Amino acid sequence: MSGRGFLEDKLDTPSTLRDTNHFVLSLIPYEETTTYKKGTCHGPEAIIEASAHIELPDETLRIDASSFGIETLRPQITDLRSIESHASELAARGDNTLLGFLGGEHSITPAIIQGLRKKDVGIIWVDAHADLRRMYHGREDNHACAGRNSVSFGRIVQIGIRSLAHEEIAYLSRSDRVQSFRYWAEQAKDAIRGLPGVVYLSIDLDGISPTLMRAVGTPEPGGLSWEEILELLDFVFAEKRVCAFDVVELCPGEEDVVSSFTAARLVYKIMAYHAHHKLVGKVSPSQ
Ligand SMILES: [Mn+2]
Repeated sequence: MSGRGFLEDKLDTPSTLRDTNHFVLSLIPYEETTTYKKGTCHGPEAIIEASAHIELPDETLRIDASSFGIETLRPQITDLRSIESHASELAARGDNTLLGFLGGEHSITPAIIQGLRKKDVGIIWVDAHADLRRMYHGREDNHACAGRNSVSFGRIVQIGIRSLAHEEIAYLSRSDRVQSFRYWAEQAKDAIRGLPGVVYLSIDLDGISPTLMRAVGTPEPGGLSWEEILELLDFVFAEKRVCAFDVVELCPGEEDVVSSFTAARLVYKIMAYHAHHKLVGKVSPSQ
């Protein structure tokens, strides 16, 4: 299926495609194992639709990340294996390209990281839930197991975690692979500094406060404010090279455009911080 790309208004915004695109966004509407509220399969297109209403320049960084080119992809996704092979095809794009994946449910994350085949990668995980169960509702690939299924690919620093099962508390107390924080604070920054230089960034939107982000499958009180998530992004992109990111678990509803718009804004903020820290002055904006 073809359609509008990210930031493309069907009426008057010109295409964000350039000869060279430093941002690639893949829409991954995968939903197999959600247990509470259904609808994450509609998340990617809701983000694209909302993105048409975002201003191109960043209001604080005063740069236009779209000038570095954004390519929006709608790959044929049938199962986790097809997501893994799609990610592995994109891995060939090279280090100057930031890959983004819009979910869909959180179980896409380990499939993507596996497909990228990074040797020494750290994982930054924004979420309300640790997702460290070995199995949930009879499935090891449940979205509640996404963190556990990512541990073999790299050490994980989690932020925003405020809901834990007995099994997850026990796992965290014995694991030296996962550090879990409730708040965005100095300890979390230190933990991120301790990760390898290349990181994968996974943002489950329920990590953000439900006062702002209500349209998620498994909401949880508490969570990061908008200013905190921006500070986190600024910190991560300044300290590390982010090879790829995902934004998952948007469960859009007709009655709640704030969540979809906030998710779209977050995706573009990620691009803006990457452009600010890694592209401006180093590569020329593409034609
Ligand atoms: Mn999650």
